[in-house]
Amino acid sequence: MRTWEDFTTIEDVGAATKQVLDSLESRCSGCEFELWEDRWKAQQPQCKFGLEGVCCSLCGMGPCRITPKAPRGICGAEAAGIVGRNVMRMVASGTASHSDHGRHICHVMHSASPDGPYRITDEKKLLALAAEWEVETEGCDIYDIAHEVALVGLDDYGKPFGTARYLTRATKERQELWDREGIAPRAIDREIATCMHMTHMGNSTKPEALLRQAMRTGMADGWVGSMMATDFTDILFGTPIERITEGNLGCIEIDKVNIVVHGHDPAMSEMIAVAADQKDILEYARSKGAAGINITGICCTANEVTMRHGIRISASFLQQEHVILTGAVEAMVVDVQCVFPSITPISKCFHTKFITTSEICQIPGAIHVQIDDEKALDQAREIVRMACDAFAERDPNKVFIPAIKHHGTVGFSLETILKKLDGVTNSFVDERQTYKPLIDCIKSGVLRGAVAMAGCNNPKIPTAYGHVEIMKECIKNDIIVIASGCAAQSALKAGLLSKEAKELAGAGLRRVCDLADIPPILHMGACVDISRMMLLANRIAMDWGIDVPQVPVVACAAEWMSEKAVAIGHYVISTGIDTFLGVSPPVSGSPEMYKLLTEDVKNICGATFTIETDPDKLVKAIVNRVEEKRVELGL
Ligand code: BF8
Ligand code: SF4
Repeated sequence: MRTWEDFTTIEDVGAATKQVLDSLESRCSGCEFELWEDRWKAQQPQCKFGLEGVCCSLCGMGPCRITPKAPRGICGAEAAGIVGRNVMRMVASGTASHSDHGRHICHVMHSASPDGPYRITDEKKLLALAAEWEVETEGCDIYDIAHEVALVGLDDYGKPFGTARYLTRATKERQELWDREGIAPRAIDREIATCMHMTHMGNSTKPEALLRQAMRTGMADGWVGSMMATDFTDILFGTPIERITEGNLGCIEIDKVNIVVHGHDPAMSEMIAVAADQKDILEYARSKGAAGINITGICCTANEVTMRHGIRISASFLQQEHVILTGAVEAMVVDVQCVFPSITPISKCFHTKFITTSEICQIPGAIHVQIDDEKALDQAREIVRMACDAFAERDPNKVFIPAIKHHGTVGFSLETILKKLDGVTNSFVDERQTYKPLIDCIKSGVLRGAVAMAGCNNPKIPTAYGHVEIMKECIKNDIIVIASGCAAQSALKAGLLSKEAKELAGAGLRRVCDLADIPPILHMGACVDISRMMLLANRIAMDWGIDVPQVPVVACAAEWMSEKAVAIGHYVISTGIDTFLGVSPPVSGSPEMYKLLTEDVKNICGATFTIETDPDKLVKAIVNRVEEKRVELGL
């Protein structure tokens, strides 16, 4: 029997879901379906070999499992090699996912035209990128420039020689280190292929070689694929600015057609937002008895559309089933990644249309509308009309929408942060805007440092407990938080993205919040936007005159679950930022690999992973590390 209390301890964050689950029996007594809470229980106990990373099925002689009695696989591979290969494959998959999303956005930009569904919104950013990549702009049409920049971007996926273009955005010290240590990424596809080749049966088992390739591949994620997804999405749909939004299941509206967009690649959700605003479509919704159309989001697609349109976030990763259980969702439209296949049986219990839109994410029982970049707006109009039709089929007896949601401020791109800093003191030095005001706050101790909070929910940690408790403790200690992915959504649901949350901050951070008019936790976007965090850390280091590992900034993935998070972790440490994990990656089966990741990797990149599954201990370690870095700087 499912009980929500097993999975959350945060009243505000979990209350909406609890109300939905508690009222379920009276509303849907005839429905036969299960939820992730049930399946989590059915999966216990989880396989020890899998948890420790010592199961290998890379060839047909296996699977081989490492035990004291059988310390080597049939081929002779030992625990360290098996763990290292498994982790590297996770990094390859994570990098492929972020980067392939980035590649689609490149293609979308290549298809952009003044009279097509996709247009150029941020011309200034496009021209700056064209200049950075030495694309001719003089006297050229803006769309010709966009197409050329898209081609140059796509070149970084498969070019035969050289390393990634974006690396020159890092500090000189980082660039030299990446070259010296052999972790500067070449073409994205090449790094992924190298991982797959190195892990084929009969290739690498040397732990350090596996780690270095995992780092180089992670770098292809953060410093190429993700960065391109961020830049090109800004150019196409607008660079995020400060906006007010709301989060939690209470964002579903009873009298409107509710469409929930879910996934990561915003190409279709942007079109849905446009379509839902069109006069004839609104009239169609009204003709079905609805008062309007309410678009809300889940996961990183939600982060993308909230930052650019203020579209609200109805649910984060582990609430994707619960939102349908409100009985008031007409359509869930998904693109790629983090989508549960269980949405099919759950949506069938209601009138909800479950619509997949990418060949990458195809699910039995879903309606598939394959996105065509040239016709995406027409397709979105069709999808919205489908949702309007479903509104007429909604069963009012099955509806329950909890009246729980929190407001918050989102949209802290680097551009927004610089604008905020400029409001505090004139941050232009020699015609160039700098992070000096922020650095001065850190130097003076008003701010102790910063922590970048990334992604996911994971049933292994009570939902949002890791994120929320860690964030609260950080801001109490005058450590400003920059959040992305589902970590940012947890903050929103807990009210921590609101400007009023400064009351929970220490005196120093509270003063900064007052002066700059910001919340103590800055929503920086989707998981691909962790690339913004990498640039922020590097630009602070440059303006300070130090290298990234010296800056009192650390990263934390308190509730991570996806392979993308593993790729992120590898590029974040490669960038020189210590990374704290609240869920253990599958490495404990090899003390050698564990030590490499948590200690020795520092000799390569100046940063390490810390693994600590107790959130209270984890946040203490974070605060201590920030303070250690201050001492090392003589502050
Ligand atoms: O890319 S944080 S659960 S939604 S993987 Fe997925 Fe994790 Fe959420 Fe965004 Ni990121
Ligand atoms: Fe076993 Fe080696 Fe094959 Fe892995 S590669 S399954 S350890 S024989």
